[in-house]
Amino acid sequence: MTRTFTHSSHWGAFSATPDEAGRLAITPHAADPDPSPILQNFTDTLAHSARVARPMVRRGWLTDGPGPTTSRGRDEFVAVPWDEVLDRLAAELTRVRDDFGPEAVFGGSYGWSSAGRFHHAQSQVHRFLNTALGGYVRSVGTYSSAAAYAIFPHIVGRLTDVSRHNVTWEQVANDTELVLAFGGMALKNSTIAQGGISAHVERGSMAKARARGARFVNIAPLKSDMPEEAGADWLAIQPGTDTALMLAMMHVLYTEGLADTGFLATHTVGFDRFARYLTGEADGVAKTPEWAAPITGIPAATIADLARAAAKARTLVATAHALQRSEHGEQPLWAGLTLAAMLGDIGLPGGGFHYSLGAMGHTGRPPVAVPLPTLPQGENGVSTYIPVARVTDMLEKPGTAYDYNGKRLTYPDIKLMYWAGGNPFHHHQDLDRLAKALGKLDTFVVHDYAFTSAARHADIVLPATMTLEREDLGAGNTDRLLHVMRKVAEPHGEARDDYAIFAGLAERMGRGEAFTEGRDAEEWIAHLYERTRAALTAKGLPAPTLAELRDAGELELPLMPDDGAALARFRADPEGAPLATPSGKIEIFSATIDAMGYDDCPGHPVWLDRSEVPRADAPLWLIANQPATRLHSQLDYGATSRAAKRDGREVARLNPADAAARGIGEGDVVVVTSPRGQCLATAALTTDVLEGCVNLSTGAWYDPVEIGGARVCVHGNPNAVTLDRGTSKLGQGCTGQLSCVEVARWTGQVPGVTVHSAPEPVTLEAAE
Ligand SMILES: Nc1nc2c(c(=O)[nH]1)N[C@H]1C(S)=C(S)[C@@H](COP(=O)(O)OP(=O)(O)OC[C@H]3O[C@@H](n4cnc5c(=O)[nH]c(N)nc54)[C@H](O)[C@@H]3O)O[C@H]1N2
Ligand SMILES: Nc1nc2c(c(=O)[nH]1)N[C@H]1C(S)=C(S)[C@@H](COP(=O)(O)OP(=O)(O)OC[C@H]3O[C@@H](n4cnc5c(=O)[nH]c(N)nc54)[C@H](O)[C@@H]3O)O[C@H]1N2
Ligand SMILES: [Mo]
Repeated sequence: MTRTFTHSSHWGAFSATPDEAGRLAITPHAADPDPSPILQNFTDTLAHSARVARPMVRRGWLTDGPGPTTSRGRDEFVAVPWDEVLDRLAAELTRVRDDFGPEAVFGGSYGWSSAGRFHHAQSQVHRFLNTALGGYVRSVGTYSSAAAYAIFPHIVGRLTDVSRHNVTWEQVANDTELVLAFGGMALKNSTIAQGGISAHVERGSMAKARARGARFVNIAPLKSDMPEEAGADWLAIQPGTDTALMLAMMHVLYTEGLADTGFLATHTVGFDRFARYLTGEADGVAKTPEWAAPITGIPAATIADLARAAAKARTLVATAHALQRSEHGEQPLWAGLTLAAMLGDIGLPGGGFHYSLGAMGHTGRPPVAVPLPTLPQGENGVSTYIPVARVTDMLEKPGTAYDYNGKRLTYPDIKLMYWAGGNPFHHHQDLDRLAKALGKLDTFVVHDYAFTSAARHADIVLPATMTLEREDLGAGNTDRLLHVMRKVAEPHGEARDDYAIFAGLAERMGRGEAFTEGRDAEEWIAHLYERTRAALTAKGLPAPTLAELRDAGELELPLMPDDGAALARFRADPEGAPLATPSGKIEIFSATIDAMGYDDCPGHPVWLDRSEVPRADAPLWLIANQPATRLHSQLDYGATSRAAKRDGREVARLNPADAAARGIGEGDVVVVTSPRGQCLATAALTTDVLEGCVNLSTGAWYDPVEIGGARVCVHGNPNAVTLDRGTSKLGQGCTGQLSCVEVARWTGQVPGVTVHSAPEPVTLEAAE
C-alpha cells in the first residue's frame, strides 16, 4: 500500500510517496506557484551510497589515540558499534574539558542543517555542549552576511531592520518604479528560505512590477542573475567594483542638485564630511562617472543616466549578500545605503534600501507574529568567540591577537572540534589550508547523514538520520504556514537522531537529565509547539492540539503588517522612532567606526584598492556563487544536482572570448588554478558571463586527488582555489565569492569522481 507524507525543507514544502524500492515521488505543496526544482534531489537519496550507515572512527585515532596528525582526510575508517563509540567519545570530551576546560572545544558548528525545528542540528549541538560540557567556543555572524552583521548596527540599525521587515515583494509589485539590483535577484537563490517556504512569489512579483511599468537593472557580472520575467537591463559590472559605481552615481546626484537634501538633513549624520570625499576636496580625486568608468567597466554616460533616472523614480537600492562576501565587502553596503539616502526614498513603500531581497525566499515578506517552536540552547559558560569565517586562522594561530569590529581578540587554543549540521569543507575557503590546520586538533567529530568531505577529514563520524526519517515541525520566520513533517522512512542503516546521539553522550557524562529534561523527541515536539499554540490562543486564533495539527498537515500563522517597520517609522518620525544606531539616524559618517582606526574600513564609505586583483598568473575573476541545483553541498548526489554536472563534474561557465584565447571548447575538462590550489571542472561557454570572469558555483563535494605532488579537487569545488581572508578588520567576513584564477584545458589523465560513495570500513586486524 502506498502512503503519502507531508514534509518540508529549506527549499519548499512537499509531500513524499515512497515506492517499494525506497524511491520517493515528490510533489510540491499545492499552494506554491513556483516550486523549487531542488525538491527532486530527494527522490533517490534515502539509501544512497553517500549515506553514513554506521559509526565510523579514523583508524589512527583508534590505534594511536587523540592528538595532532597529518592523517586526517587520508586515513581509513573502522566501523565501531554505537555503545563503544559513545563511550570513547564521552571519555574524550571529559578528558578535554578536565585538562583544558570547555574553552578548548570549538562548537560553532556553522551550517544550515535541515529545516525541522526540534531536530535542527545546530540547536542540538549547542544545547548539548552547553548542558553537558559547560559551554564551547562559539562563532558570531554567518558566511552569508558577516560584513553586514558587523557594519549595519553602526550605520542603520539591526541587520533584520534592513533584511527582514522592510520592503516586501508586494510593495515591489505595486509601488517600486526602479529596482537597482546590485548582485541581481536570481530565482535560483530565492528558491531557498531558511526554515521552509510554502509559496515562491518572486517570479510573479517581478512580472507584475514589470507589467505595471517598473524597470529592473541587473547590476552583476552574470546575466543570469535576473530572471527573464523582470525584463532587466544588464549592467555587466566588473566584480567587486559596486562601490565605485555607487560613488559616481552619488557624485552626479550631488553636483547636479538631484540629492534629497531635506532627507539628508533630517535623517542622516555626516553627509558633509562624506561630500568632501565625493568631490575630491578631501583626497584630490573627484568620484565622477569618468573616474568610475574604467574601474567598473560601465560607460560614464550610462552611470550618469542611471543616477538621473533614479532621482526621478521611486527607487529601490537592493544589495545582494554576494556584494559583501568579498574583500572590503562592508563598503558597497554603506555606499548603497548612502545612495538610497541621497535618493530620499528610504521608508517609503517599495523604495529606499534593502539588503538581500531576492537572495533568499524568506526576505521581502512580513515576519510571522507568533513565536516558532524552537529548541532552547541553554547557557554557554564560555565567553570566547571567533568571527565565523576565521576558523582556519584560529586553528593555525592559537594565542594570537587580531582585530574585529573595534575589539582586540585572541584566538583560543582548540583541542576538540565538533560539527553537526554544517559542512566546513563546503563553506570555508582554501580547503587545503583548512585540511592542514585540522591536523593540529586532538579530535574532530562530525555528525552527518552523508559522508561529506568534512566527515572524511574527521576522527569520529556519527550517522545522523536525515530529515525524512523523523517527525518534526517546520516553520520559517516569514512563512505563513507551519508544516507537519512526517517520518517518511525508517532510519538508514544504524543512523540515529542527533538528539538521541547527544542524549546518549550526555547520559554517559552524567548530564543526561540536564540535556533531555526527561523528555523524548515526541515529548519535546509537543512541548515546543505549546509556546506557539499559547500565542495563537492569546490572539484568539485557531490553535489546534498537536494531534489535530498532524491530521491537518499544516497551520496558518498570523503575519505582522506589511508596514515597512523600523525604516518606515523612522521616516515618519526621525526623533520619535530613531534607528538603533549611536545617533539614532543613518550614519553616513560613523564616529564609532572612525575611532576604530581601520585603514580597511574608515569612517565613511570609500573606494579601496584590493589585494586580490587579476594579474598575469591569475587573470580571471572566479565567481563562486550559490548553486542553482542544490542548497550548498546538501544532496549534491541528488537527481537535480547530478543532472547539471557533466561527466560527473561541476560545470564552469566562461565567456567564449576567454575560452577561445585559451583553446577551451564546450565540454572540455578544464583546470582552475590559483596560488591556493587547483580543481577540475567541465567548461560551458556562454555570453551570459562577462568577459574576464569564470563562474563555478559552490557545492560540489571536495574530492582531492594527489596529482604530481599537488592535491587537485577532481570534482569542481571552487573552495579548492578561493582565498581565505577576512573582508576587513571590521567584519572579518567570508570573501569566498571572488578570487583570481587561471583556467586552462586539462591535458592530463582525468580521474573519476568517487566522493559520492562513502568509504568502505576496514576491520582493525586487516588495517594493522
Ligand atoms: N566560495 C564560496 N564559499 C561559500 C559561499 C560563497 O558564496 N562562495 N557561500 C557561503 C554561504 S552564504 C553559506 S551559508 C555557507 C553554507 O555552508 P553550510 O551551511 O555548512 O553548507 P551545507 O551544505 O548546507 O551544510 C549542511 C550540512 O549539514 C548536514 N545536515 C543536514 N541535516 C542534518 C541533520 O539533521 N543532522 C546532521 N547531523 N547533519 C545534517 C548536510 O548533510 C550538510 O553536510 O557556504 C559559504 N561558502
Ligand atoms: N539555489 C540556491 N539558493 C540559495 C543558496 C544555495 O546554496 N542554493 N544559498 C542561500 C544562502 S545561504 C545565501 S546566503 C544566499 C546568498 O545570496 P547571494 O550571496 O546574493 O547569492 P550568490 O549566488 O552567491 O551571488 C549572487 C550574484 O552576485 C553576483 N556577484 C558576485 N560578485 C559581485 C560583485 O562584486 N558585484 C555585483 N554587482 N555582483 C556580484 C554573482 O554574479 C552572483 O551570481 O543564497 C541563498 N540561496
Ligand atoms: Mo548563506
